[in-house]
Amino acid sequence: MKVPPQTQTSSPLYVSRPDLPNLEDTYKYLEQIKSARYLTNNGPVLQTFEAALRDYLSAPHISVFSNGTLALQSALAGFNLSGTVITTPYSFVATAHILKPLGLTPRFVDIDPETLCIDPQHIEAAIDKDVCAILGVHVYGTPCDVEAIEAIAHEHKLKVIYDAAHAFGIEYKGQPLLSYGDASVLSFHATKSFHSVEGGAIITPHSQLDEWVRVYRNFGLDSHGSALFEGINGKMSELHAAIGMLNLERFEVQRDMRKHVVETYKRELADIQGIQLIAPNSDATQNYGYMPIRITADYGLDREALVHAFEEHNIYPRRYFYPLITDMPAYAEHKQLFPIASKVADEILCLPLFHDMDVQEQDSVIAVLKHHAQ
Ligand code: T4K
Repeated sequence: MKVPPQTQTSSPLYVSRPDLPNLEDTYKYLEQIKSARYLTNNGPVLQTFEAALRDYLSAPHISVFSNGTLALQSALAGFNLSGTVITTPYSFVATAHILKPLGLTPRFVDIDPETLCIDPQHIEAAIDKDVCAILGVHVYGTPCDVEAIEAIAHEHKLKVIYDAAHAFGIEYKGQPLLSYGDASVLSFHATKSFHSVEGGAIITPHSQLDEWVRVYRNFGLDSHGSALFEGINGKMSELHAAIGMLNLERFEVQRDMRKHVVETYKRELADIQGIQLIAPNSDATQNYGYMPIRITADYGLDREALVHAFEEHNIYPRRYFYPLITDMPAYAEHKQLFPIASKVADEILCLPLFHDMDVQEQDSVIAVLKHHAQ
C-alpha cells in the first residue's frame, strides 16, 4: 500500500498535544487570583482544587504537589523506610529516580506479559530481609495485580506504594484503583489525560501520612515557621491549581473523545500482521491516556525502522518505555536481563493520541502503519 501524499502532516504530529482550558474561563480565575493577591503556598484555589479532587476521586486523603515526581518521593519519605524497594524496570525514569535521594535501593523485577505491570511472582521471589516496600506502576492506566500484591505485602509486612501517574480516574472492580495500597501517586503533567500543566498528588487511606506530607511539601515547617524536619518545596501554585480546576470540568468529555480515537485505532489496526494491541483489563475502566502497540517480528519493519518511517511523515510516536530503566547509564549497576520487559521495550510504540486529534491526522498515522505491513 502506497502512503498517499496527503498523509504528510503539515505540522509535527507528536505523541500528545496538551491543551489549555478556554481562555475566558481561565481569565476569570486569573482575575480572582489577582484580586486575592494570593499566588501560592496553600492558597484558596489550591484548597478548592484539592477538595474537588477528593470528591471526584473518592479519595480519603489527597495532597496536591507541584509535580508527580516530588509527590512520589514525598509519599515514600513519609513512611520513613530504609532498605530495598522492589520495583519495575518498565516505567518512566522518575519511578526509580526518587529512591536514591531517600537512601533506598531499588531491586528491579520483571513484568507481567499481559498487563506490562510488575509481576507478583517475581516480587515474591525477590523478597529478603532488606526489602521494605513494593513500588508498582499502573502502566498506561492498566492496574497492577493489586490483590496479589496486597497479599504478598500483608504476609511480609511491606508497604505498597503505587506510581499511578497514568491512572487518573480509573476504577477497578467498581472501586477507585487509587484506593489500593498504602499510597497512590498521580501525575498532572501536561501530557497526561488529566493535567494542571505540572502537578501531582498523593492519595492515601492513612491520615497520618497525609498530615505529614502536607508539612513535608512546605519545607517541614510548623505553624510557627519552625522546621520540624527537613522538608522540601513541593507546593503547587494558584495558577496551576486554576488550570487543574478547569481541566477537571473537561476531563470526562475529553476522555470520551480520546476513547473514540483509541477505538478507531483499534478497529483499523486489528488485522495488521505484526501489530499487537495491548488488551485492557476487563475489570477496569480506562482513561485512554496512551495508545501503545507492539511491533513484533511479523511486521514489515522493526520498531526502530518504523520510528524513522514515521519521522519522514513528520509524525513522532514515542517508545514509552524504552530503554528500560535498568539499561540506562544511571542504573548501570542494576543492569540485568528481564526477558519480558526487554522484549516489550524493544517492541513498544505509543501512537499520537489527544482528545481533538482530527480524522486526517489519525488517518496519516494509520496509513503509515498499513503501508509498512507485510
Ligand atoms: N511515573 C510515571 C509512570 C510517569 O510516566 C511520569 C511522567 C512520572 C512518574 C513523573 O511525573 P511528573 O513528575 O512528570 O509529574 C513525558 C512527561 O514529561 C512525563 O511527565 C511523563 N511521565 C512521560 C511519560 O512523558 P517526555 O520526556 O517524553 O516529554 P516530552 O517533552 O518529550 O513530551 C512528549 C511529546 O509531547 C513531545 O514530543 C511534544 C509533545 N508536547 C509536550 C509538552 C510538554 C507538546 O506538544 N506540548 C507540551 O507542552 O516525558
